[in-house]
Amino acid sequence: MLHEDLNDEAGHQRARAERPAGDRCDRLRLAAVGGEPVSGEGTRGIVKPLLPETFIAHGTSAEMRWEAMRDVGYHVPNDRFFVRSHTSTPIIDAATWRLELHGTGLRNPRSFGYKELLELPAVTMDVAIECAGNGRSLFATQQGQKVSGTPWRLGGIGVARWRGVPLATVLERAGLTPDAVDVMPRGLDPDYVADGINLGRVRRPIPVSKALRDVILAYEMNDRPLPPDHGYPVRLVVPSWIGLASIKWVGDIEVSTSPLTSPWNTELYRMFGAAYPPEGSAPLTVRGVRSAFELPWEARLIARRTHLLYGRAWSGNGRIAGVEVSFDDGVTWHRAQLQGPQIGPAWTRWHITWNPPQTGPHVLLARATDETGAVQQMRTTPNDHGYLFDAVVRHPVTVVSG
Ligand SMILES: Nc1nc2c(c(=O)[nH]1)N[C@H]1C(S)=C(S)[C@@H](COP(=O)(O)O)O[C@H]1N2
Ligand SMILES: [Mo]
Repeated sequence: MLHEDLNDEAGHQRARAERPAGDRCDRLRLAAVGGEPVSGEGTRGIVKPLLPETFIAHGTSAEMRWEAMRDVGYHVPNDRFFVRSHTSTPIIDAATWRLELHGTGLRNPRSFGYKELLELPAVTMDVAIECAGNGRSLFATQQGQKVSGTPWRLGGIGVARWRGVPLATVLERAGLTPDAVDVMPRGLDPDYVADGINLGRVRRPIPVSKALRDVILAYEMNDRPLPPDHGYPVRLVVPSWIGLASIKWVGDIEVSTSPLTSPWNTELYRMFGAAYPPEGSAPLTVRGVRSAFELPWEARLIARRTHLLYGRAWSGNGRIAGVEVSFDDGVTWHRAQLQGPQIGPAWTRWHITWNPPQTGPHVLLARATDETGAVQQMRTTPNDHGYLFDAVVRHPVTVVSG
């Protein structure tokens, strides 16, 4: 499916119609729901090569295969990092690029060039970026629920070492006013057109409190200039929040003394469905707790051998406190060994041994707990767009004789 976010369920259309049309696009979107275009094969609009061993293509996006992490370190190399784009990668000349800061929340609206940004005091942070839709296909395969959007498995996540300027620094230099409430960065990629309705350029507000806390305007990814697909020359990195907040190819930032809206916080990236109010949940912010095995889906393992199984776990709430693994469908759980750095807004690596006694199909389960005590459950309450699947994932493997 081409559009992660379109929804074709009648119930959801009704819910939309009852909501106040606060944003001009709200009403436009009413007409946009209905058909979801079906994408062709392959991936369009991405510059970097997408090797089939490393990526699963999804229209304008591509997810990482988890087995691609087995031979790499803490960070996902730039050439293996998942790509989630609404349209296509713009090619931007850093020499002429400028970041415009404007709006009622600034005393001296101004712009910054690329070189100017590079000269400001920089910070370096290990941070995960994860799509709100990561794990979406598991609503159908594990819970039998139909949800709309790109059918990601678990590869819509990556950790990189980002270097850039705190957003706070840039806002202060533009004279942030004490009564500013929202900050809305906007990308320079093409307008997003959903079923003939132009939603404009990708943008979404962030409260000033978050913008000042830990958000950076990143210009390096793993010690290299940002690759084109990941936001060159400059992107936001918004730790612990859904990936959408980390606007790529940022061209301007509106700072306002009144709340800002865009279709990406009114129509999209909120929970809709039976378990939610008609107007949907609040806009999605922090991600939940999750874990994955660094194994191929349907991996083949040899019986009666001791295998060292590796994985990673992460949470928007903070550090991972523990990971347990089950080889018998949740009857017994075994503590995995955590290894290496445990960085809150990034992830924690873990491993465990398994000596499978019997051949045949098996399911591996990993269940992470974070420092707030949040633990992965066996099911996730469904929502129409299939956001934030955080249940224990059933990873299928086949045990074969040696
Ligand atoms: N300008 C712009 N920024 C964007 C997007 C986009 O399409 N355009 N996609 C968002 C989404 S939904 C995600 S999950 C992340 C993905 O970042 P990545 O492609 O570097 O992995 O970028 C976010 N920033
Ligand atoms: Mo996303």
